Amino acid sequence: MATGEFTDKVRILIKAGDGGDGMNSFKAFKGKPACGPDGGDGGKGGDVYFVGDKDMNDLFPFRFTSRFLAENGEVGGTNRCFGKSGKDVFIKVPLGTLVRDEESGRLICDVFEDGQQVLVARGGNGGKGNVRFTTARRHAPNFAQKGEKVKQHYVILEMKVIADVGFVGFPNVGKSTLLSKISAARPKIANYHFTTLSPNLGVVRYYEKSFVAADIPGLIEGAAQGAGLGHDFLRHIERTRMLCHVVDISGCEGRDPIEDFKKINEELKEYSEVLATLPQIVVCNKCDVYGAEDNLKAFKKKYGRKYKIFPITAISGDGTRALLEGVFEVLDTLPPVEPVPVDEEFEYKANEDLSFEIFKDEDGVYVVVGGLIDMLCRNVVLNNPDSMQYFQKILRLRGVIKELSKMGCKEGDTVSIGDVEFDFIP
Ligand SMILES: Nc1nc2c(ncn2[C@@H]2O[C@H](COP(=O)(O)OP(=O)(O)OP(=O)(O)O)[C@@H](O)[C@H]2O)c(=O)[nH]1
Ligand SMILES: [Mg+2]
Repeated sequence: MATGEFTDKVRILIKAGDGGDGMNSFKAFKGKPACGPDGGDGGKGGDVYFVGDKDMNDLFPFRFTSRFLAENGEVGGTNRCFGKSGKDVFIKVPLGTLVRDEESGRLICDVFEDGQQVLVARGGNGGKGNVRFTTARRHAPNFAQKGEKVKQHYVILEMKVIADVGFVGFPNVGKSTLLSKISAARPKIANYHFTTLSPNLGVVRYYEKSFVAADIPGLIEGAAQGAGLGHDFLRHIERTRMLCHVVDISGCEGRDPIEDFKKINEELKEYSEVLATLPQIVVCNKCDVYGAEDNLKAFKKKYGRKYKIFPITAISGDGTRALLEGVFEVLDTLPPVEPVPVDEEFEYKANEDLSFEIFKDEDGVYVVVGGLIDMLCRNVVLNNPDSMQYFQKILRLRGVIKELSKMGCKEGDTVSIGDVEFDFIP
């Protein structure tokens, strides 16, 4: 989503480099045109990495650049020369960026630390040059392997700020004022609703200790369903360790602080169980305004036993010391912010599917299909007996020949694989 300049969710295209093809060539001297194979391997394709960058604040740059392609490997050379590997691509993202595969929705990684590099798409391997297919019996292999082709993928980048404490509350209650008072952050403050349009982070230092606070736009009723700006920003406080629930205790806008408090808690619960169960302390702000004292008494009477309540005046800073001590008291009991766990190491692979299936068509031809066959057809150029032999060897190794026999395929029957047909030899 994008509000003004702030962008915290984007879709980008990534693709690792294809492997370069192996070379099929023979050494040539004057008068001796083909003295032996000398085709080198193709180069490996470049990889795609995500890199955490503490100096990035949002995903805005991705609105201009949304395609990241690593370089392909070069074709192998004659004279046994290797093809050059393709250059890797490093995609810088802000800390707290979740990377998801669009197709499956799976979480690939949570880029959490500055400088952290996560490999997400590995470049294809280079194909082997014909030199590498020489055996005791095969002196002049007239085929080379093609480079591994890799697919492109769409990934979703989603930012979830990394902060210890999240400020929540209705608009205009003084959340940003509080942040500006206790940290070096300078968020916009004004006497109207939705002054804050994107999360503000501030480092709060208190003697030798510190924590990171996140001030988000004010929530209103229906925030969890998408009213106001709430919904889009609630996820930014999902990974905080605790919440500071800021209430305008003066009720100066004609609202009832107790009702406000209840409503915001309902919104949090509606949005997620995670938010509803985060430890919460209450900040009763605007104690300087007439009427605050009575409201505070009523509030304490109702919630004093369940919550720690801190009366403050954010504009003057009154009460903030006690508040910070209260925050540390809670934080000291909680584990640090952790990255979102990823089920397994996720990585886009060039060719993962090596399965096959066999069908018998109307003419009695055995047709073999599947990932294994796609891979073979991509990798071997079937243009001569040599490569054919190699192809058949792989079929034998992978159990295709055995399976054909099992299905009743006899010597001389026709087998169709990819775009070639041949007579079966068990
Ligand atoms: N009297 C009084 N006014 C305050 C106090 N704290 C904040 N204000 C005023 O309340 C108004 C709103 O303050 P903000 O800090 O922008 O409120 P917010 O909760 O961040 O508002 P949104 O970003 O719209 O959600 C401003 O005019 C502040 O000057 C306080 O302790 N006393
Ligand atoms: Mg604000």
